Amino acid sequence: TEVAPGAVHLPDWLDASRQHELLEACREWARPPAGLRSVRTPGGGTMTARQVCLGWHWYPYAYARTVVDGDGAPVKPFPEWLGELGRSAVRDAFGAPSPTAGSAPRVTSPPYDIALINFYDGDARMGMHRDSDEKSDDPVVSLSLGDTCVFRFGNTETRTKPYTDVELRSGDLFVFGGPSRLAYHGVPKVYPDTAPPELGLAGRLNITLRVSGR
Ligand code: MD5
Ligand code: FE
Repeated sequence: TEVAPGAVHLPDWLDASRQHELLEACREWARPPAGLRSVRTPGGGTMTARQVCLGWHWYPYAYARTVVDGDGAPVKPFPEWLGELGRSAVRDAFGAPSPTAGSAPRVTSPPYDIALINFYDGDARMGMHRDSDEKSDDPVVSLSLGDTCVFRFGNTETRTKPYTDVELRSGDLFVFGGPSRLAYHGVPKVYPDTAPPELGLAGRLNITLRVSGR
């Protein structure tokens, strides 16, 4: 479903076995050093979703190669297979590349090199914001695991209405490209105990794949 120009929701994109594999990988990445951490904002707040990064370390509001706001360890590497997963997500969302001349802009093979993995438990939420710390306009790929959430997809001008609320469930893919890349968005609600029981995850995980442009 195209929720807005360039914003495509593909429910149930990951089958149960891919969800399991991705969850197991997230559990490894969450371990120290450079593991899951709480993010503090310059205003003195703490994000309620905890995060781990691959490839480049995000902190409010820039990227680094070490955990500058945590244990100082080098960021974990971004695996090649995750980049392939991201490119296949973009192909499925926007269609296969058309054969074009060599000088044409790249359309469908973004060189993903960042993963931000957010873990939402209990009352975790994410306020309305835009992701503008990447120096690239390549699409962001978002994969959801575990509990269902309300994802609020807004507009590029304001944090407020108009917006569209979409439920994201375990296995769903969302791709944000084109004019939707810089839209405001957030996660106002996670529904507890809605994960597929066989997945064995209490809470919600979201994996986003991005291009640093570095
Ligand atoms: C999440 N994460 O569910 C969301 C999914 C974040 C974040 O928002 O910054 O870690 S990513 C949603 C996203 C990314 C880029 C653009 C847009 C949405 N968008 O234009 O709506 O934890
Ligand atoms: Fe975001």
